[in-house]
Amino acid sequence: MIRRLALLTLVMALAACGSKKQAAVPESVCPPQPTGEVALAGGTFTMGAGGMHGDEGPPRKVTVAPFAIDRTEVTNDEFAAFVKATGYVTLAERDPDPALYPGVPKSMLKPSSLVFVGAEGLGDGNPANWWRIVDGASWKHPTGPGSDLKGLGRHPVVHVAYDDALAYARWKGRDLPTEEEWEFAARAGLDGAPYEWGEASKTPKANYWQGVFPAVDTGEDGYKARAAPVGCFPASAYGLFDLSGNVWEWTSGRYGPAPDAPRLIKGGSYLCADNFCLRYRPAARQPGPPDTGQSHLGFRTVKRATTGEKGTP
Ligand SMILES: [Ca+2]
Repeated sequence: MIRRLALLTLVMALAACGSKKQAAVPESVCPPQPTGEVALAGGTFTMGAGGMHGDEGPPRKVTVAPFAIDRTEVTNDEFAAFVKATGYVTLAERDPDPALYPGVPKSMLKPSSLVFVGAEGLGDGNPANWWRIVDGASWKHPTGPGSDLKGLGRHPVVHVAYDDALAYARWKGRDLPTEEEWEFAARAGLDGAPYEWGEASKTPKANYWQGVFPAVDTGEDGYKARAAPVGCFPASAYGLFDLSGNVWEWTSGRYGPAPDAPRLIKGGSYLCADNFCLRYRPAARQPGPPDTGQSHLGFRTVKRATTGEKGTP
């Protein structure tokens, strides 16, 4: 809950999956895909996995009710429409309330967000240095003051805190997915398979990191250490895009049993490498301090027959 104090813990976790500048991708490279939602019937599936990271297991049977989920991650253009209609200001753009951050010098309590700086911070090999709190970084200034969204309209919105994502979802009359719903959607009916597309593939089927993280991303998938516009990789069997890789996504789940445990993020990002975290898999999970935006964390929304019945408190 305490942003500045939580950061050291966070960066260590993020080191496992840790933007450099999000250069614009020519739209002609990746034609726009259908947007909207996909209605899923729900059902019983095997959630979790064994043998990779301890927090993913054990595999267990879980049942989810019918719901509909966005085909793609929420884009900068979509989030901009929300901000234009409501005047919403994201957490990263606000002055942090000192009462919520006891012990943190006021000089540090500035509007800011977490930006991956990669190689710039490699000097001492300390994963904590691969990320920086950048004053002025926000959804509309992804790498800090001076950066903007030119050419990034179809990219997933990032630097959104949990409450920002929830506010967007509510505005749309929707909700954030539970962990169970998210994983059900990501598995696309391939029960027990390690990847969204089934078994391991030599050809990248999502936007992740090829090469040795965090030193070299060869960009074999076409997107070198950066997010891609949504829908640039093949859809899953459910017709959903980018549930694996590209950017992590908020869920309403919590990472741990405590009522105030961090929220749970799923799906991995363009910073996930096979040599480090391998978290662009449906079972993978990470904690996300709810008040902290990051340069590789976005979201998508769901709609249930009765929104709020089993989702976000
Ligand atoms: Ca990539």
